[in-house]
Amino acid sequence: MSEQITGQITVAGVAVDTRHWIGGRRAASARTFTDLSPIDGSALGEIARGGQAEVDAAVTAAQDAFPGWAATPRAGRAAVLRAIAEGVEKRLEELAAVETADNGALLRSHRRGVMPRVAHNFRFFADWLESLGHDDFDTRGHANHVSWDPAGPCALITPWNAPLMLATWKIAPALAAGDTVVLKPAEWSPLTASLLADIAAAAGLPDGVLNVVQGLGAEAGAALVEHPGIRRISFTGSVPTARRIARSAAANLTPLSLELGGKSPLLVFADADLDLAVDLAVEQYDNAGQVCLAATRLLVESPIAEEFTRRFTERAAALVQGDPREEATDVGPNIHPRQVDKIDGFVRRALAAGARAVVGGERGDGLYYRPTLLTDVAQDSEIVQEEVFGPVLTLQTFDTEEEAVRMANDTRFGLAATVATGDRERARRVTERLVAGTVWVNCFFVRDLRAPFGGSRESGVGREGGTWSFDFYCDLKNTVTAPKGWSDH
Ligand code: TXE
Repeated sequence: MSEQITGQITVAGVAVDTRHWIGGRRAASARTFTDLSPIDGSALGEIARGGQAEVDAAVTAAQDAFPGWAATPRAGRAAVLRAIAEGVEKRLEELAAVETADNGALLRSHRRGVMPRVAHNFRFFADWLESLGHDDFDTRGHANHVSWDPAGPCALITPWNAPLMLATWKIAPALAAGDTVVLKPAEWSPLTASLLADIAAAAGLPDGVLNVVQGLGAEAGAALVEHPGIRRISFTGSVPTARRIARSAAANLTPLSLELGGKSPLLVFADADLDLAVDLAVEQYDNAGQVCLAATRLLVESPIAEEFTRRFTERAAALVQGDPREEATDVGPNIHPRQVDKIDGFVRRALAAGARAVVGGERGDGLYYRPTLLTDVAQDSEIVQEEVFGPVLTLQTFDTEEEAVRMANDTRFGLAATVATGDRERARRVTERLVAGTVWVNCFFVRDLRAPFGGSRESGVGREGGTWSFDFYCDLKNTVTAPKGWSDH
């Protein structure tokens, strides 16, 4: 295992260290796991496989670094966050190329959308920190002073569909708050977290403030969330894993933030701009459907369903599926053989239950799954109720606004919803009644870090973004001082 001796692999021409990053040093493990590229299924290298010992070391490093970082003035923390943002921008091409090799999402999206947002995450929370005022008020002559005290070491557990984006969404507010962190990236996409550790160190982040433990969920992940030294747990991933993590958190009463899956609807009313509605629907194949927010349930008003389906089918047929490094590619591969099997299982069972594949409905080569649209699906069927996390959409029709809202809300999730309509009043009525953390009207995926992001029902607990992220990573304190009792007067 030469990789573990040198600790380096080369991916897309970039040297990546495959070891953990603990207390400002690289650390190997006796065991490794293999990281595959979804582009062609090839092995990218052997990655350190951490367990209890590595997690203990990382949490200790985070505890040791905490007092110093917590005491660093806001301006000092903000300056380091800005330096990390600059480091991300300087290495943007490398980060984009490595992320694409590792998780198979489109290189052009990584370059133009995702990695600039990674830098923005740090800059946003640097600005946030500096603009944070004081909350002072008076109660019958007593001075109240509210302060945002740092909470301590945080466990951050992240998924593979947008690895660096989702990790930095948690890291940036935690560091801004004065916390230290231990990140456990997803084992299917571990590489950019390692590059971020290099960038943060070069930006002057003190040793031990950011630690990265590589490894499997059931080993490194479980050890991390069970650790009594952890003061916050922030997780993005699946519902079953979230339940496990919540049980561990209960033992230590560790505050939790959970961003989970979805089965979001796109409601298309007959009065909508049909071309726009079709665009919104086709957009759901982005990242090969591996997007928690994806509107995978198309709900279309009956009179336009046939025309909508015709135009959608035409557009879907024109999508270019292939190598995510190519500029012309629209849909890349799915992350892992197990995920492709899972997607195909959902589709096979739906077809066996009577669904019709209007578009796709089968595997392509390798880890590529054909963009798929299924019709003739029952509201209570598995394919309508369960998150597939692949390029698979269902289409159902409705006759009334009432029915559309009922179908949209008939799910155990509540992450997002999209409404296509030309009628302002209808948009107001419908959006008011939808159960979802984010609702888009005649648009999709327009995001702003100032907005709360998260899900209702089984889509999550808590919200991320702006004040919601920042406050989560703080221990809020109110100090009440009486006007009397001073010895100096
Ligand atoms: O997710 P997991 P998986 C959904 C999507 C997908 C399904 C399975 O439907 O098909 O989840 O994906 C870590 N203690 N989403 O199995 O297991 C794990 O190592 C602590 C939606 O990959 O939730 C990884 O770092 N950590 C989603 C992270 O949890 C544990 C994004 C996510 O893995 C752990 C991803 C444990 N016991 C999947 N077990 C979204 N909301 O965007 C695993 N992990």
